[in-house]
Amino acid sequence: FRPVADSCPLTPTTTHRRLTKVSVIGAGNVGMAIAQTILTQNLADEIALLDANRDKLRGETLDLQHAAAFLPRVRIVSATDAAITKNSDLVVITAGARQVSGETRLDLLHRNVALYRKIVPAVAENSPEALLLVVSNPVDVLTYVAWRLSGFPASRVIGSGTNLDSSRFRFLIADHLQVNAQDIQAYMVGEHGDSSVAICSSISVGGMPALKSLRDNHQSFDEAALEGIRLAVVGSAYEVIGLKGYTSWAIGYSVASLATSLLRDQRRVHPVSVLAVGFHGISDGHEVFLSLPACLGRDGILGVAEMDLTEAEAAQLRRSAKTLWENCQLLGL
Ligand code: 6V0
Repeated sequence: FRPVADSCPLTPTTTHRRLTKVSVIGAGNVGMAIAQTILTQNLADEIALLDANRDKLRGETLDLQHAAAFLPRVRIVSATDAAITKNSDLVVITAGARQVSGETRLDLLHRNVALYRKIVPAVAENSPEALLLVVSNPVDVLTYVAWRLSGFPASRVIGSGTNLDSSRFRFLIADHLQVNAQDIQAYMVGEHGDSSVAICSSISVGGMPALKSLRDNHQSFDEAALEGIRLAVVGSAYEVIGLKGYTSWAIGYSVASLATSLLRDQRRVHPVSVLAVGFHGISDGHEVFLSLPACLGRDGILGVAEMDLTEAEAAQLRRSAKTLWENCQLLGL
């Protein structure tokens, strides 16, 4: 290309504006679903992939690069060395041993902590200003591990937490009521996993409190249906893993929604894993990460919503916190 008359020659875009770089650590099923969703949603100018498996990484990189003619222009790079992540705005960590059929997320803990000891300090050194988004399971404990190992402020270390559980919750309620899941406001909080807490008292449909409107319309409050939905949410990851071996598409979209709020400073409220000390009676000294509705922007966690919980819901949340704190204590970090 030749410049038009009376203009400067073409210069690299980098001289005009700051590019957005997202790194994805772990190019497995989850990492690649996240990378491809971020790519198609045009959230980054550069995507860096890091994985320990050189051949798989090269294959995944080429496969994504070959879609260039159909996608926004994004530089895709990859390597087995953390230097590839240098100057990232957002680092998403999915590397880890995969949860196998019948295994709880907490069973994975020790396998993945050893891996995080290798990855997190190297990532933090290469991108000291980045936001860290932890996805590997058990996500709440590993978010605590990433916080400790990175030395980053808690506002910049976020776990994907129950953002996905809440989407499953909203889908099932929407399916039950035959409405659009985007019009359902409903949160699962606490641990991403077996002790997650469904906040039934604040479910709303199109802004209307759902339980109240059911009562006002003289429909019985279908407690059994809600409990069935909560149990289905808790069991849904196990169900998908049992059927296809892993989960990928929903976590890809879930993380892309978090990346949008963070990188584009959208200040949307998401249930994500945050340092929860001092909320809902979680004791000082219990430096536990678990999911609470948090406002996300370019600086990370901008604030945590003070939820109006029933005493039963708050007690369930504290039980989740206790389980998680006991697991964190085993790590000696
Ligand atoms: P996978 O397909 O086995 O991918 C894991 C990847 O990590 C592999 O490609 C490995 O080569 C790579 N890896 C292993 N060690 C290293 C290392 N030292 N450095 C770099 N890469 C390494 O697993 P999958 O992608 O299915 O799952 C990844 C993690 O996400 C697991 O811990 C899952 O349990 C977790 N998930 C978390 C979800 C959430 O909502 N938080 C949802 C789904 C899965």
